[in-house]
Amino acid sequence: MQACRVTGRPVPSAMVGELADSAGLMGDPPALRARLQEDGYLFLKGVLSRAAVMDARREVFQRMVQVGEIAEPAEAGISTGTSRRAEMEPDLGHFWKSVSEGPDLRSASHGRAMTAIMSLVFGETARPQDYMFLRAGPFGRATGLHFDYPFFTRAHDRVATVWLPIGDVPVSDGPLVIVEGSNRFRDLIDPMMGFDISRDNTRKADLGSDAITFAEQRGTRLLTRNFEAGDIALFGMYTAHGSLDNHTAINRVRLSCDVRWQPASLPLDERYFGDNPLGTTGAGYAELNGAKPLTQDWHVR
Ligand SMILES: O=C(O)CCC(=O)C(=O)O
Repeated sequence: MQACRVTGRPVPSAMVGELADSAGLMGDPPALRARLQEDGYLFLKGVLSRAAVMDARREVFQRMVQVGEIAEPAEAGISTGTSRRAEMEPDLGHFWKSVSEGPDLRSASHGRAMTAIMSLVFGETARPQDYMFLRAGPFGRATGLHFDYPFFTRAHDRVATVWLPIGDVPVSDGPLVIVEGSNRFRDLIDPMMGFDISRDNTRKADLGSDAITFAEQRGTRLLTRNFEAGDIALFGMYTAHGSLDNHTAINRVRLSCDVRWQPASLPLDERYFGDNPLGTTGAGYAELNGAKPLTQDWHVR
């Protein structure tokens, strides 16, 4: 895999690995669960309908065309470099909530196919959080390495994140990256127990160094791939992850969403459920980076 970058630097090729495809284990749920337990993640190639995912892509980007951020045709996802979102949508949180609740998007992210996959993963009926992290990342954007534990384990830790590329996301566009073997980094995981990001502002979720430096220090690799519409990746609360840089040569915006799932039988963290979920900090959809106008001059975490 060529052309992976992190904080403006090329990732040395020996440090990059391809996320292993476990779709072949879907007919053997115990083996699927064992793989998740062992690797800390599952990559499932082509398990959703490509057409359904592309419908979701069109729906989201069409909303961004309307606020001047994406050029026609919407599905190409090319940034105009400008935005009229703030003038046209004075309530940015409300706007992003309405985009995040589009019917085509929800049918891909929360529909029957996804519920069936996640029920297989948990071995019982699975339930998604209503709150969604919809991410539209232009050139220059990346997500720093972190574990999801401090955000989503207030009620229990049988929670999995599903990362869904909404369209094709080649490595040049800054897809998900997983730190290989990080689910066994006890020196980081043990001190994290009990850490709740919105109750403890003395600590940060970010792992503090860029992914290349982190992987170098740990003697490990960064796993990613050229994602295609219909693929998903999922991982538990103890797997370090982030994203590559979006360094697209054609101003294409990387579109994805991440949603947390759990067994339906377990207690809910009420912040992420209901018609008007509060989100991590209580600001609802307004707290998300996606709710900010898509200008190209700011960075995530
Ligand atoms: O999509 C990204 O940039 C990061 C995703 C992430 O942090 C997550 O799914 O928890």
